[in-house]
Amino acid sequence: MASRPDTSARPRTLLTTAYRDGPLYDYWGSNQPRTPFRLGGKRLIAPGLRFIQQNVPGIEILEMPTAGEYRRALRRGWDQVGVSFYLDETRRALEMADEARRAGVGEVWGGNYGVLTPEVRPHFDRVFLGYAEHQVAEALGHKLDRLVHPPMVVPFGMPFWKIVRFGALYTTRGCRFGCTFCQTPAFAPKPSAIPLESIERVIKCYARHGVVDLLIPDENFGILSGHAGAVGELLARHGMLWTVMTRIDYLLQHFDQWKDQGLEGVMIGIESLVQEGLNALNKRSDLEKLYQVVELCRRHGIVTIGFYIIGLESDTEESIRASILKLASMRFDLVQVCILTPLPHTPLWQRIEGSYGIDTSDYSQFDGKHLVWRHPHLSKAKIEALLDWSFKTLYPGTNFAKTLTKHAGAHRRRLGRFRAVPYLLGNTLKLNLQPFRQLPMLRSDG
Ligand code: B12
Ligand code: SF4
Repeated sequence: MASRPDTSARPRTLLTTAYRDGPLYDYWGSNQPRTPFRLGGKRLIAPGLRFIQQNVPGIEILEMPTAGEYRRALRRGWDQVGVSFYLDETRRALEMADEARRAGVGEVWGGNYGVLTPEVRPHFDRVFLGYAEHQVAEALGHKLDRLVHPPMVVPFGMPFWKIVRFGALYTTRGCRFGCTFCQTPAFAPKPSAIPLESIERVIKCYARHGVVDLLIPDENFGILSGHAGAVGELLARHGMLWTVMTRIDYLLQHFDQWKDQGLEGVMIGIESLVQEGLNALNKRSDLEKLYQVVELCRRHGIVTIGFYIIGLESDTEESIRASILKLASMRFDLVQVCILTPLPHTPLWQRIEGSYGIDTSDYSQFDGKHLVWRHPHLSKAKIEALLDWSFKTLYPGTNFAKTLTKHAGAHRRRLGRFRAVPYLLGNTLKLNLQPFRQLPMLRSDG
């Protein structure tokens, strides 16, 4: 936490996500056909902004505001306004920067993946690349001694009924693997650990509030093997169940240990079911291992979420249909399917721009659900239709029941058969009968 200097002249700083121009984003919903019997959870919070707020004094945040909410906040007057945005939110972020200037804000900042795009940077007085607690603290005249992990919870369930409240836990930052499509190595090529003491503190906070299901969306859990081992012990000691973003090889290596420590689900990049496709993406993984992992997870009732890419350079309609059918037979709980999208500062961007041409400058199309370059075999309309077909093929209407059974199974392992059912029923009733509340930030002196 930053040491607090004299606060009498503290600048007034508002950090906000890009305003939304529709309903809140639903990640599962955006990868499934729209049916009432599906799982999902809304994007309610901005973990990056919460990390900054937790660690730097004097920051206010706005998460997923509407344009009206943002304008009302601007009227309060600020020394700095910072906008956090992804590439597909660029247009809205630039509008927000202009509005902040017109409202007389002293300095307009930009942050998050959106500012990796070189041509957006002149629209801001200052941009912050990559993880930014230290940089923001410094910009506001503070010194950050140690990073504190804020508590953050998100509800998850059916569109009309909440089932579980997940706590978010980040244990590492950065990745050195260099997959050609990924921006992370552009700003955090050296993985670093969130301090164990911060992790333990936030886990204890979750335990105190009865949050026992955790989501760990690290770029790559397991990349710092000793640290992952220590985190696993902490999770087990506090009786947590956890769903983690990791690589197939780490999962194979540590499966038994992680399972004993409470592993409930895994999020893994499949990307392609063709070995040449994986090699072209520099994924450094192999298909045999993928099949082994899927089988292990199936046998042990582990929830599986996979990330898959269609529209690789070599893809044709036939190859996409064949691999999606194969993927469907592997029965993932959810597959996020994206169309191959070049992102700034990646080797993929260079390759696609040089060999085929990127044919849209409208960044709202760079959301992984549109074709933004000249594909050698597929038109935009064709590939978008194939994406739609993939969702339907990969998510049969009864899939939600399988996932919920696995969730119940994880709690049965945690509590035993007789205590699990009353716990799950009580938990879901509480979640639906009481208003959903975010957990308060941790105190700086704790
Ligand atoms: C969790 C996650 C999600 C979650 C939740 C996100 C949320 N609630 O904000 C969900 C599932 C909803 C999601 C959805 C999507 N995601 Co996503 N997601 C991630 C993931 C795994 C982690 C992000 C995270 O929480 N990081 C941890 C926090 C602490 O760090 P941070 O957000 O980067 O914030 C730090 C800095 O960026 C900076 N910072 C951030 N904002 C600001 C603002 C200012 C002013 C300043 C100074 C600094 C600053 O400081 C923060 C603290 O250090 C990343 C991959 C990864 N591991 O990074 C992909 C990633 C961010 N997602 C990505 C994409 C593409 C998407 C989707 C478009 C879906 C899709 N097609 O895959 C949607 C879009 C959502 C939307 N438009 O609303 C891409 C972004 C690509 C891009 N260049 O924009 C990533 C990088 C994955 C990838 N490689 O493809 N995502
Ligand atoms: S896709 Fe995953 S493994 Fe590959 S470079 Fe990015 S974070 Fe690392």
